[in-house]
Amino acid sequence: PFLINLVTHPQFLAAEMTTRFLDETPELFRLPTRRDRATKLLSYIADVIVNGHPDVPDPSVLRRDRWDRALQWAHPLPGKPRQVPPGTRDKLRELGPARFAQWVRQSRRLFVTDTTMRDAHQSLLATRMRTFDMLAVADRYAQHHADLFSLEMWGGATFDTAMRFLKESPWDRLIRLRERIPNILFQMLLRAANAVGYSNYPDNVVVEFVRLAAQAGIDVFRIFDANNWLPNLQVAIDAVLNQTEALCEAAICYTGDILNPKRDKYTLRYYVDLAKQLERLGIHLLAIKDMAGLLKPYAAKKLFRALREEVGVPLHFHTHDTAGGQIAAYLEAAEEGVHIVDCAFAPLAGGTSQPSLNALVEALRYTERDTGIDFDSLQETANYWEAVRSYYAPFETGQLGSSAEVYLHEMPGGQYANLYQQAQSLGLTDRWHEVGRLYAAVNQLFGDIIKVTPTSKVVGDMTLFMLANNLTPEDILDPKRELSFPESVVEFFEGKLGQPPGGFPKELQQRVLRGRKPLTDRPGALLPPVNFAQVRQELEEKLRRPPSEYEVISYVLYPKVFLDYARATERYSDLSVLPTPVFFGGLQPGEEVSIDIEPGKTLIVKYMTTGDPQPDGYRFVYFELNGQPREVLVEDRS
Ligand code: BTN
Ligand code: 3PY
Ligand code: ZN
Repeated sequence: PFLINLVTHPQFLAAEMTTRFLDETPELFRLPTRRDRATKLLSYIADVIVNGHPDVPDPSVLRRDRWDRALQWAHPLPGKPRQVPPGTRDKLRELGPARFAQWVRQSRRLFVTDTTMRDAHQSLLATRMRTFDMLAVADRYAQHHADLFSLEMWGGATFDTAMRFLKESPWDRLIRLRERIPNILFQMLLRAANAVGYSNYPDNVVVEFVRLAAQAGIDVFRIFDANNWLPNLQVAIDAVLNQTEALCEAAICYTGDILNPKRDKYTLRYYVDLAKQLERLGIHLLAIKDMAGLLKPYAAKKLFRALREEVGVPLHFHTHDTAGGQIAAYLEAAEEGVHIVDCAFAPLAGGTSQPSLNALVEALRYTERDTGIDFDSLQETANYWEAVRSYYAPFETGQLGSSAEVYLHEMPGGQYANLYQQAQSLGLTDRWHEVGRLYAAVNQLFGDIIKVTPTSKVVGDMTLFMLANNLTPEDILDPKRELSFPESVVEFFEGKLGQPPGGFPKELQQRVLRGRKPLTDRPGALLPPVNFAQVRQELEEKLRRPPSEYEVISYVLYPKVFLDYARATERYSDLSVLPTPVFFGGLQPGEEVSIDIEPGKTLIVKYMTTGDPQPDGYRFVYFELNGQPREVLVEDRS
């Protein structure tokens, strides 16, 4: 390509070259296609060296002194024979989903799901954990953690974030982890009719997404609807039951407080009735999804006792430790016979994340519900995650410690960090507690709804809208005021996310919709089905190559995000092979890193120095690649 650039350059053709032509004509080196992988990766690293990473405005928070710890884990011992003991996935294969569920129900030990690779970093690190850091520890999991119930490692916000911010494929992540961890159940979070997006999709999109997720390696589908709305839940439940051999876990979102006699909307009866309706749909497992961490210990005791008495399927308890007391909720639930609980490895646990796995396992050791998980292997894996967390310092929220304020605002763990950052970017950091109070007021205004993706985003948008415009709840209801509500709020009241329990508050709904009629049917049934053959063709034209079926569905769910991601990989190749410190921070002069681009193929990259900017703003960045000098040209946009 370089030679082609050279011989087709107008100055070359006009024989107007001087001896400095090469130095003065950087466009010769802009080689958009067909560059080899090493060159592509070098140009990415060079770009980060010169321009920084757009997500890391303050590179000083990258603790370079700790990086060797990541690099030490980065090479998962190629060629070493692996001991992979049988785990829950083998059991599922042996028994099939229905008998597997019975086996879980009869077990005395408490099962534990590890959420480190999904909810934990979604709730603590803005969902930024990269495939690299998961793959580097994958062999350890297969060899030492076959006694876990499942790994929640996919879905929720990780799907779009992988493409949007990390420039990596969520499908690749799943497929490659599956190869390395064949023995433990893989679990995903599916937002029912919203799939892994933020609004309802046509039914055939949900069906196709589920088919592909199962094909790529998902064994447990945890399905929730942000309104606990049965019609939406049923579409996704049927998609799992009808076309996969996976476990179908329906989740009921928990909000309110069943112990508070003054809150009579989300009562014990409400939850038990919903559980029975879901059981009748043929689900294999039932989860209580306490996304904000509101199900306090004695409420958990009461709820799980009732569920144990009234439903037959195994029960899975998910909570967030935002207020700090949720390990007690797990212990109370364990005493009432809950079958599975969700934890994260200690370094990524607590706060808006899940309770600590390491602490829970010890709390139950030598008791009736002993998890049977070995201490030593747990501690070593915790050490690994501790090192990994330090590479994501730019994404730490700054929220220190626990806060019982969550009982006021009821913000879900996954939203907390996000809204905090949004508030920060609007210059509202000092008013964070006010954000919490207003969020609670908006919830009441909306009729006390369930707040979880995507309804939590609606409440968050409304909160920031009111704060930015100094509006009170009275102003919102004041018929004399003309207000243009945020788009997400309008769509919510239009019924595009389905119907909340008890319906919409009519007066506010009319104000928001200004006379337009809301939907009352299921949005997914009304939306025209996606024509996958046509979309495939459209995408093939855009990519100038045939797309895979995974790429087609990614494009259907996130057209722009997918195309941006595809362009980035065309330009830089697969960036998930870069160690995380290099991905976010580049290299220091003299620093060397080895990059495994495929089994048996390693690049040794050493960064030497960067040249001065040229008149057109481009700079040469000098490397050694496997001992040979190499330079790449990048635009200095800094
Ligand atoms: C693209 O969409 O073409 C590029 C996305 C990735 C941009 C990378 S991120 C690190 C480096 N710094 C920049 O400012 N851009 C590149
Ligand atoms: C998600 O939908 O991403 C969630 O984690 C909801 O709790
Ligand atoms: Zn959660």
